[in-house]
Amino acid sequence: MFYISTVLRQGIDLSYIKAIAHPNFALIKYWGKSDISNNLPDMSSISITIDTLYSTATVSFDTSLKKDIWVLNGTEQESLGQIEPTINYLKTFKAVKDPFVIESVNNFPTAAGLASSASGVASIVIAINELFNLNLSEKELVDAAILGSGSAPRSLYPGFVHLNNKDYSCETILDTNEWPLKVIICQTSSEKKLVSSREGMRISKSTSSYYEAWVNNQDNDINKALRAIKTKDFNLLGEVTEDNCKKMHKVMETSQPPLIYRNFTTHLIIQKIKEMKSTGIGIFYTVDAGPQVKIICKAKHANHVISEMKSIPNVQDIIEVNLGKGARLINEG
Ligand code: 2P0
Repeated sequence: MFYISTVLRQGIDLSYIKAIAHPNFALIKYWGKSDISNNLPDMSSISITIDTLYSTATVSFDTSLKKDIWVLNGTEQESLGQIEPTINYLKTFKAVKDPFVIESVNNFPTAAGLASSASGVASIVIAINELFNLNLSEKELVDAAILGSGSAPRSLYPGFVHLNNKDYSCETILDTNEWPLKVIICQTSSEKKLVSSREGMRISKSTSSYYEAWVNNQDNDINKALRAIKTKDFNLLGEVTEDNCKKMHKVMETSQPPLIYRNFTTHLIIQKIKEMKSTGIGIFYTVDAGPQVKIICKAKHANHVISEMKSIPNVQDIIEVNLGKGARLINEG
């Protein structure tokens, strides 16, 4: 039985809550957990929340249902799956009797290294907080989000965001308009990744001989990136971002079995970025658990970056975005 979308239920029940959240891309990355059952990251991370790409979560109570259901991109999921711990935590604040439906939609490829779980979970947390009328504190929203995805708290916030693993607090370091950089997303594949981030992290922690060094070095990179962001030092931010990305992929690729998320086109793009840098263009990149390359540049270089990337074979799509807002409720249907 597939759930009929709320937007198709016109005339029956349109009393729903809708929230939106954008993906975030880590500059200083999270790869590994200290506590699997509570989904706690082993290290702090720093990200940028972007605009244009988004996840929405539309939630409503439905007494005709026997249990809570989650519909992702139009397909009813067999269970609440990854978001169940988040929902269970939110239910500890209020005993809700009626079942509800969550309809999540991503306007970009799901599970392909574009942070769909971060924006998906963040949008759900904001929507359910409102549906249950919980009025949670920021820290409680962060705690709810982390249970669904370790990178999701960062999508609750705008601009440059720091998730600190000392106390799992999250905050914006610089807001969207304080340092308006451009992000050029070069999509090289829309395929779902073969090994999920969650499984990949588990494998890396238990098998990569670089894992311990990766964790121990993270605070150095965090401090360097914090300094770079607060002083708007583009070159320093680029240096530490690329270095941290390379180290994460080293850990991934030295895992057993090796986790190879980058493809041939990813490497062609990285090579092109190196060439552009050598001509003095301010530009740096990062790559997550997928083959897409995210290029960060100043606005004046965006068109040139796009035209250079268009010349690379097998780049499927190029999307130019800005830094974006945090997760929020929206009104439209
Ligand atoms: C990050 N990634 O910091 C890193 C970089 C991918 C590579 O966070 O298991 O979906 O749900 O906590 O947050 C992707 O992992 O994993 C991720 P879970 P999540 O953005």
